[in-house]
Amino acid sequence: MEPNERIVKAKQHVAQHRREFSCREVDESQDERVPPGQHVVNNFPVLDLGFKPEIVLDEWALAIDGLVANPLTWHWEDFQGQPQVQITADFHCVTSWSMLDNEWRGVQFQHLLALVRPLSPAKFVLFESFDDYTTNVPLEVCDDDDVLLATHWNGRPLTKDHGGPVRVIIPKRYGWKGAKWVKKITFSDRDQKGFWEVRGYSNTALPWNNDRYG
Ligand SMILES: Nc1nc2c(c(=O)[nH]1)N[C@H]1C(S)=C(S)[C@@H](COP(=O)(O)O)O[C@H]1N2
Ligand SMILES: [Mo]
Repeated sequence: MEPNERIVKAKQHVAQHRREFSCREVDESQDERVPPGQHVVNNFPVLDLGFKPEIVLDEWALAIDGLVANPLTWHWEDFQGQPQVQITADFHCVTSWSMLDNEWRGVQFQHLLALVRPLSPAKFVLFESFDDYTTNVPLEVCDDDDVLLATHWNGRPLTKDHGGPVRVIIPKRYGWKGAKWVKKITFSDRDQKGFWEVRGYSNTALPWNNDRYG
């Protein structure tokens, strides 16, 4: 064997070993990380209504209105000027796949709450998207430090497939509660059901309770 070849072989061996070792480690701990009825995937599946809206950043706007003291509309530059955070969270889709340890970056929903200041009768939030998708979430569920208007996944801007430029992430609920391509957020005193909720999906959508259907 040429010396170079030997070095390459040795490196491959170490890489292989590391891979096996880390897989074993992940397998052992995954049971506790994965809610009932879910399995882990290592890719990022795409799920939507089959229509992916074309969004030009210059025309992008996110409107926040309803029962708030200070309704506002963010255009792309305004949105870019908001403080950003990064969180690590698991993602559970009701169709049974889960992705562990996603790094999401974006604007915290709690930052938005501080700006718009919901009025006291506001108990529910309705999200609407550029593909006309809707989903509803109680305000107290959105008022959590891991709920984001996300722009990045694992260090990269969200692709159109995954809801870029901005999608909602609510890690403690099934994935359908997080609207891709979000365009409007309305605060209300009544719970208006969204696209999947009117079609029989659970209103609470708690992965750890296996809470899929209403
Ligand atoms: N606008 C919009 N948001 C959506 C959906 C959709 O069809 N349209 N599907 C939901 C569902 S069921 C899931 S599991 C996730 C999927 O996100 P992904 O395609 O990035 O995996 O987006 C959610 N948000
Ligand atoms: Mo989903």
